[in-house]
Amino acid sequence: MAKYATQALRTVALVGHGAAGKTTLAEALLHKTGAIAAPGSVEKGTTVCDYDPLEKDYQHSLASSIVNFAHRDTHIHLIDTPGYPDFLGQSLNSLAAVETAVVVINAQMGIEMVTQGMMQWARERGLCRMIVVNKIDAENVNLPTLVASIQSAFGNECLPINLPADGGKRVVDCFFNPAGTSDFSSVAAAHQALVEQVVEVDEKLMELYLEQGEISPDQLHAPFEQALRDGHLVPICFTAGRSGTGVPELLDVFAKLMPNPTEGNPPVFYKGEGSKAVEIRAVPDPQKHVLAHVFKIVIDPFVGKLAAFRVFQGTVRRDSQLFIGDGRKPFKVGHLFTLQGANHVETDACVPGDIAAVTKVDAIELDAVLHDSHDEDNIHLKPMQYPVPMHALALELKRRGDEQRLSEVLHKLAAEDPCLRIEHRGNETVISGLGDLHMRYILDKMQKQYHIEVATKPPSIPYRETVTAKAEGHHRHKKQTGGAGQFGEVYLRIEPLARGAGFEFVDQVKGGTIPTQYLPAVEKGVRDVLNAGPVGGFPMQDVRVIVYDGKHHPVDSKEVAFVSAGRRAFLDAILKARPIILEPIVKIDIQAPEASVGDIAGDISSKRGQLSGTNASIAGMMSIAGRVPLSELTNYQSRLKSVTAGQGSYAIELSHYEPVPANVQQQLASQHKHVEEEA
Ligand SMILES: Nc1nc2c(ncn2[C@@H]2O[C@H](COP(=O)(O)OP(=O)(O)O)[C@@H](O)[C@H]2O)c(=O)[nH]1
Ligand SMILES: [Mg+2]
Repeated sequence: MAKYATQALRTVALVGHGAAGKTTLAEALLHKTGAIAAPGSVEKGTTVCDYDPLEKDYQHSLASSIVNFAHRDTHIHLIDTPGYPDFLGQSLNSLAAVETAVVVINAQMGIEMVTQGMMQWARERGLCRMIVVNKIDAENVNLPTLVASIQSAFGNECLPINLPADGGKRVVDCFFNPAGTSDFSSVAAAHQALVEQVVEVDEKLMELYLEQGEISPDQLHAPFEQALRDGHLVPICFTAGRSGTGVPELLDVFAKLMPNPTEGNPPVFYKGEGSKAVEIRAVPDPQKHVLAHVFKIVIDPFVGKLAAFRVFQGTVRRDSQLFIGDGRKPFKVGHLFTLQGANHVETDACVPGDIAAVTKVDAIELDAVLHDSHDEDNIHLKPMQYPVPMHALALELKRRGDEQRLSEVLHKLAAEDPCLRIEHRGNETVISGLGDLHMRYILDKMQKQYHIEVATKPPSIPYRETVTAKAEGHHRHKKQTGGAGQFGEVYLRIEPLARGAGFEFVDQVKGGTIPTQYLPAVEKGVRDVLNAGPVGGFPMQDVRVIVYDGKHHPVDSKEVAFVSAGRRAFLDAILKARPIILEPIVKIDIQAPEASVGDIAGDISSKRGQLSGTNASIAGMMSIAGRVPLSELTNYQSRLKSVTAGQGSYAIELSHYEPVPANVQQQLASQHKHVEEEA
């Protein structure tokens, strides 16, 4: 049986910007509760959570890590997440598995980019939130100012639940037993602010409070949970994870005040697809049907596929038969594990609120819902909004013959990482991720874990070609080699189509001048040109080809002859129809600090771009929208980073195609000529 009932469970994710001290804090929590004998360190590569060899190399987290420990009469499942924006995929995943997001803020750095994002994403997911100000022992920290800036960025519902004392050597409780003095503000004032914030969610309690001037902590429990659920209260705690200051107090807050799985906002599941999907709410009852969500996949070279999931309803046992999404064939759980970083510990059963894992079930994918009811349609969780991967690299194998393995390895990497995209563009394999660091990690992993060597280069720009006028084309293909000859003649007409219309092939041949059986051959010849146009060798689009006349020969006409005649007639027409090269224009959405908007706007216009507007977004940040040719955005990530001191980010999507300027066309055409001459 599960060792703890649902009400005794707590689920928290440590989120926030890189180097805030999340992994160190997780280590301190594990140590304090006796789950490990001594705390390890990120620098020495000895922590439970940063167990991956690359994490030890880089000295920071790259993937989420799952641990659990007991405190008082509760059992806590905790997910440590990576904090650098490049690894957001793994942090956002983790939000789907917990009731509480603990946003860790580095006392030295204050509010950082990921802090801001996480406060917002956690709120949008309906999670209870709590802020931990860590590194209160460090030099040059100004905690009163930091608390004020937290309140101005995220609202006055952010209230200290304890306060540093003795110059940051310990913390004093402001909620249960508010007594003593703190380094700043006052314990009594902090207590009063908390109680007043909590009673606001309950009118009766509010009246009672106004009459009596005090409410017992017991009476405050239920409204406290509601205030957390409603986002009406975000408690702030103080810690120094490395020395352990504030860690016992943080554990008490987890045990006594953070919601158990029956007290949080239940996640929204959907049953069925598209407009027919109906919402269902999971009920954290161990007796009901199973509903569990897979939030993390690890592909281990030795263990195989590991799927970590959070149980939201029902009980998962070793002998459970579970369905995956709308899959018709159930799998048997077999071995059920809880995770302690890299270690797997077998367990018998998991109830709502538990986080566990199964291994070796290849059909399970990230975001899958596991359930045990035969009649269910596809059940899925409200999808997570991930940042769009736009940092693209084209891969080139260093060794021939590795093609099949490369594709297998990329498939595995993408299975683990929701922000890694793999595409085949023409004959290029292109991988896209969230930034430099992300890509470097993926390439390192390919080399060190899978021993596959690749070189990289910027992906080619997907240019296109089209025509701008009507024209006639003609070709007579005639060859006489020895006995049998080849003969075919084609007359055609071409017309430009509206942008984005694609390609049309029209047969207007009268009187069988080209016999019906040869028309597919003509079309094949035309389509050969479509794949690589005559100006720059790019695919052609937005053109109509009308074949209207020709000639054949009863003996010498062959398919090859009409393929060739079709191809050459089309080329003939294109060159008379003022052909041009088109380039992709993308919509760009840039997030950046207000102060750098001027620089960014200047930069975008120097890149032939146009801005369509700016909007204030979260505290001090602006969002800037516009359109830019994709070819101008090579290395834009590093450029934006330098203009915004690392604070900027952007996303792009295809808007439309436009003719390239004349000089660019000339350049592309001459490059194509060189290639043709060399070939
Ligand atoms: N002074 C001080 N340094 C800390 C504290 N917690 C973590 N660090 C250091 O800050 C760096 C980043 O810590 P880490 O736990 O990897 O942060 P994460 O990226 O949020 O997981 C490491 O060098 C830690 O030793 C703390 O409470 N005080
Ligand atoms: Mg970490």
